[in-house]
Amino acid sequence: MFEEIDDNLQDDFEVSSTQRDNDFAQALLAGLSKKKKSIPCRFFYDGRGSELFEEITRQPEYYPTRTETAILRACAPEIAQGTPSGAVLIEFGSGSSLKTELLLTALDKLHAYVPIDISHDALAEAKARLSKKFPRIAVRPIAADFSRPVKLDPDLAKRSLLGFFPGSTIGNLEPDAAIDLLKTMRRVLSPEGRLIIGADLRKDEKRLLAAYNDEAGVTAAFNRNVLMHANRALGTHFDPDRFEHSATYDSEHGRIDMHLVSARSQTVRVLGHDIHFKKGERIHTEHSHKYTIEGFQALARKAGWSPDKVWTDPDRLFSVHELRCP
Ligand code: AVJ
Repeated sequence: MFEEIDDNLQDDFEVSSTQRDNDFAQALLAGLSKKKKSIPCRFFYDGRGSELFEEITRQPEYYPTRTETAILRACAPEIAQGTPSGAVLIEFGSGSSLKTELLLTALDKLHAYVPIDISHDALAEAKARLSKKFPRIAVRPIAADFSRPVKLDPDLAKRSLLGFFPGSTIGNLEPDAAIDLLKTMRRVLSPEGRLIIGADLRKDEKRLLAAYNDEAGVTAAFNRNVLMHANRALGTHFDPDRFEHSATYDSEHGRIDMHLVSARSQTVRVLGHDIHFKKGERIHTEHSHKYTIEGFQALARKAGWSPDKVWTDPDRLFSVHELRCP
């Protein structure tokens, strides 16, 4: 299920990447064999995908990351005030752990930071960087799929636990799956943990569409990269130039939907299977749900959390919520 990364556990790195590729192979074949083809968005994040996402966050149109960072900078002292000495910060899907530095700076009596992520490279990079920057905090990475329950080492589990899930990554999930994930996080953080979570807010469609169709085409490259990831990791034969990037707004569900659209009729060999794509046929690659504050609090309650504080930016583009175990 998971293992704690320690410098001399190099061997496990290998084993687990093969597991990861098997998971990718099964999900890819299953998704492309369906009537409505799809590829799960977690496979965006190979090394190149993580780089492209960082580049997206620097695009003028993509407001979520810089807006959330500004909110966190403003509310970190208040979060620190409510955090007892010797607590543990647990981050789900930590990626580059860049935003986390704001919390680690404010949480000056923290005992340990536990980043959980599927990307070994990202975890190793974060551990090296943060151990140097915050020598008083023990960095204890866990390589795992954060949507599955993780069991903390007893010496950590007995402490006060603060969860962190920024970026509105919760928005990738349909409401039922989002409730399940919030329940899993509550189990990990129980009995008296808190969760600091970012949720992108509903806004005018033009602004949303611009954020997922940036002028520079970085989101398009990020979307297509999942095909190159499959070619690199699984030896498939996708030609990414034969697929168009599409990001549209679904007002009924309040979400951005991303697809790869086949630019022509084509057949691609995928793990020994010929997968045929008609011209214009779409592969769904990502949902990005947008919330109202009340709507997000209702979702959290359905997962058994008690919504507490909410922080937003002056333009109410983004929100950061503090959820408490009841
Ligand atoms: C990292 C999932 C929050 O949905 O906005 C960015 C990923 N997709 N541009 C998002 C993403 C397209 C991002 N999350």
